Amino acid sequence: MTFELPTLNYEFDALEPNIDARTMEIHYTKHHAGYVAKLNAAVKGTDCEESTLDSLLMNLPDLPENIRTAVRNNGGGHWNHSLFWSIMGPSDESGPSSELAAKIDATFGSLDAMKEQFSAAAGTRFGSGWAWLTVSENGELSISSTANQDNPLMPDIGMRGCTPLLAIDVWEHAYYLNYQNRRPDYVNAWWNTINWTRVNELWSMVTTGSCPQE
Ligand code: MN3
Repeated sequence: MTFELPTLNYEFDALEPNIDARTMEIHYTKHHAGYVAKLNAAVKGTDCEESTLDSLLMNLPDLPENIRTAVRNNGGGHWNHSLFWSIMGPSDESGPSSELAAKIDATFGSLDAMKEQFSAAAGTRFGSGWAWLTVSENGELSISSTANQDNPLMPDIGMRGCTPLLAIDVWEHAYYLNYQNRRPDYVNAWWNTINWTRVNELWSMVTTGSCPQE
């Protein structure tokens, strides 16, 4: 097996009541595990078996055509969910670091204004996809959304060099058991699950060039 499901650093019920345990369990053990299995099946026996996931996604146009879509969908799914789990966690009151908070204020006006814009991007993404808060190589923040399992690493997404700080899964499987069609309620509740310690590490990694702790 080339690619593996990452360890979840908290229990399935750790995000209750914002995200229910059953949703977390199915999402992690069925959906994410499924992307990993299908990614492994796609690259099996090809040169891509030796590649890193980042490299596969950044070089999608150069992959063999018969596996390109499978790697895009399942490799993207593996990458996105791995990030998603890591930037969530049990109650974390810390919030953005002073440096990140200052940049959020300068870019969006306030933390609440950033959340509002991000939530709007998540709410208006038609169908399945993700919303992102990203930081560019020169330290500029921006909010966007992408379809399906696309992400900023993919060259045709137009976000070259951007590193996500926040990512929310707005596929119905991420919220339907508890929220049914009420995606905005899920998005509002999701803000209570943010692992700001990790988000601040990602910000520091980009702006200082240091490596975050795994
Ligand atoms: Mn998902």
